[in-house]
Amino acid sequence: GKNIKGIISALLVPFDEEGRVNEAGLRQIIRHNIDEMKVDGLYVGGSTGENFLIETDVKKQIFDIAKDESKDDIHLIAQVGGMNVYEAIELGQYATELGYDAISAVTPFYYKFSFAEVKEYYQDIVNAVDNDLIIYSIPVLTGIEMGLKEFEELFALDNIIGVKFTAADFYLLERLRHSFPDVLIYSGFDEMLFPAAIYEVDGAIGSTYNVNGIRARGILEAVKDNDLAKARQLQKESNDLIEAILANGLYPTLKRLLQLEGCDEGPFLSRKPMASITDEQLEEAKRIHEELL
Ligand code: SI3
Repeated sequence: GKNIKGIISALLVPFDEEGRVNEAGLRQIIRHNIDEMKVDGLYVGGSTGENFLIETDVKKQIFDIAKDESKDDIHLIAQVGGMNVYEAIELGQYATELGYDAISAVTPFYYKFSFAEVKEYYQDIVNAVDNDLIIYSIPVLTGIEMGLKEFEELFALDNIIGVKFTAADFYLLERLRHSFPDVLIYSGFDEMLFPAAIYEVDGAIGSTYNVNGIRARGILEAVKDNDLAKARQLQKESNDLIEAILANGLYPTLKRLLQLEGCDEGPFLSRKPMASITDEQLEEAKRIHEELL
């Protein structure tokens, strides 16, 4: 199914004290996304999944669990990229065999790769993996900035169908939308969903949809209905929530909010060196849950 549109949660992963996946808790988070947030899909293995902190085997385990729990009910995108292109290929093949609708790969990071290197990385992945690929562009974390020309070269590669656009550059977003009407464009910053929706993105991939998926869908629908006042109001409510979450620590707070929503099995810790939640943050998360969710 390559009609992957709408609200897609970047899946959070709860870990235990030893850094192992809390499978029961992860299954609850997946169910919460499907049953309560009514998401159209899950983005598995993203930043939100603390993916760059875990071993290849564990990445596969998370792909397995997400597929097993969600069956064919929603779209599944496997984020397989990183600094190791051989691992990206291995994971891409693995997720494709599991039946993932598409793979996604972050631009390689840490070293300041040239665009020629970035392009070859994508070429290598699509040559070896028989699936569609969504580019994951997040310059604020990777340091890799691409413009219209670079995206054009990447979209020309076989099987590259879209981009998760995580940037506040609405000029570039408009140029991309206008230039590539058939490419799937996903908004990556949840706090900017409303303006992205005005530029007719196909969907949105983000962390806060794990708890705020209903409002987010409302934003997309209100923009489609041309009810901009309503969309703006929903973005305002969302941003009151997102602002408080960011100030309290993004992933620990989202995990706590999920627990307060009834995903209550086992520990919901972060993977070290990411810090887990403190008592103070717990208190604030409780307030956020009561007042803003
Ligand atoms: O898992 C992922 O790769 C993402 O969720 C990326 C997404 O763009 C998120 N970015 C980060 C760095 O977490 C956003 O959803 C972000 O958390 C949200 O807009 C709050 O700033």
